[in-house]
Amino acid sequence: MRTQVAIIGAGPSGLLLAQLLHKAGIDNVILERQSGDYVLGRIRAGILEQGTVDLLHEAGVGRHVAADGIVHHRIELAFAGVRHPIDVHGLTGGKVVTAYGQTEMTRDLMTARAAEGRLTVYQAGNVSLHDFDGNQPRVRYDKDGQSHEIVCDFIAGCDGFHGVSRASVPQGAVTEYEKIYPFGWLGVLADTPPVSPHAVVYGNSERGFSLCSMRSLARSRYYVQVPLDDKVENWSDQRFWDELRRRLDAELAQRIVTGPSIEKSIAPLRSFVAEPMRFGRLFLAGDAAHIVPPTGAKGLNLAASDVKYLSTSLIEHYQDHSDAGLDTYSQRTLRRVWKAARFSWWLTSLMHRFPDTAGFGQRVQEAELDYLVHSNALSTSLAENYVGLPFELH
Ligand code: RFL
Ligand code: PHB
Repeated sequence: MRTQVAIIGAGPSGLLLAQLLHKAGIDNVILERQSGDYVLGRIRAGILEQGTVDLLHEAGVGRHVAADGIVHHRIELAFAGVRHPIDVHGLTGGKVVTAYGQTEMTRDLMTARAAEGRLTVYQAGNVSLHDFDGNQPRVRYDKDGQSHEIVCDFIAGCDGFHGVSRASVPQGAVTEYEKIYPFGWLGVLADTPPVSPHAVVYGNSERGFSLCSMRSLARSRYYVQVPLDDKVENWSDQRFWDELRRRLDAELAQRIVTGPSIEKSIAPLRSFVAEPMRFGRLFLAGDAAHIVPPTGAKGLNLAASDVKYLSTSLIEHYQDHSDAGLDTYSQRTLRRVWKAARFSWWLTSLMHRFPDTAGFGQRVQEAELDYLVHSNALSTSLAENYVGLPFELH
């Protein structure tokens, strides 16, 4: 089989890239290790930057996010028993974020893909990448007991942190930067009305971090910070709701509507960046190249901005016969990636309790929170990063 762009991974990066290329008439095939239902079953991000929403419209799949996404003008920071609104809309000259789940966005992209008749191979086994240092890369995979080969112009590695794409690059060609945090997030999804439907609440209490978010006006998503070695089995629904309430102020705590969890999982927190993001005719995008801790809601949005840069560069290659975009892809993308990595690290450091930071470190954190909510300068910095830095950085 022959295609122009072979895309590894049908997560949000791979599906969005495929859709934007399809719109520009560029042939592509997606290879995904899991089934479609498995991909949709992963409960992850929930807050979209305006740039991500705009990209969904550009890809022709903006109808549902426009109808069902809930626009947020502010966030709330809760500490020392008080909630402080940060007016991100006012501080950024009118920018907003939209509460809309990664699952829903993925479903919208999958539905559009299926209607177009372009090929997505689900449950593709043993995907391997070849000859991307030359002009004619190849991708091999197994499906239903048969081996297949795709010859292509480019490979897009959109296969997440544990994927095969980054692992196929010769050691020594890639530099990896990593920071592991000494805690994880226990997340619960429940079909109950969210306690704060118009603003995500980020809480720092002496019992640890907590977060109140949502997927719709009828579905809530909450998280609490837990030790790295904790297990989901230790957390009955009752224990989770009790712990969440104890981390919030009394007024918010008594308004929480509890109910049976429909998903419950623990995610470790990690910062990771691989450089560069291009190796000959292999381009990495999304979690395949970088991971951020979820505190700033940047992971999915960063995947979307990588795809924006990559799709534009590939379209320029085919339509204008210019490789200027492809040649600077890694450099331009990493500039934005590192800024999001910095922001996510900063907000994580500010909002969590660190097991080894007592005394001085704790007091500095309290001083910074107090400074932040009273300083227009620092609040503006938080707001402009939260809504997403522009694609073209100056
Ligand atoms: P994904 O979503 O991981 O998709 C990669 C796809 O590639 C497939 N794959 C392979 N396919 C073929 N061959 C192979 N060898 C393959 N290896 C892997 C996988 O099955 C998968 O379908 O990466 P993508 O598309 O770059 O999207 C990135 C986002 O998913 C990610 O940044 C966010 O979800 C991160 N993230 C969160 N971000 C937020 O902004 N807010 C959150 O609340 C939030 N929560 C999370 C998260 C990530 C989590 N992970 C990765 C553990 C919670 C969790 C649990
Ligand atoms: C979520 O809704 O899952 C969510 C929201 C904001 C974050 C992280 C996760 O910073």
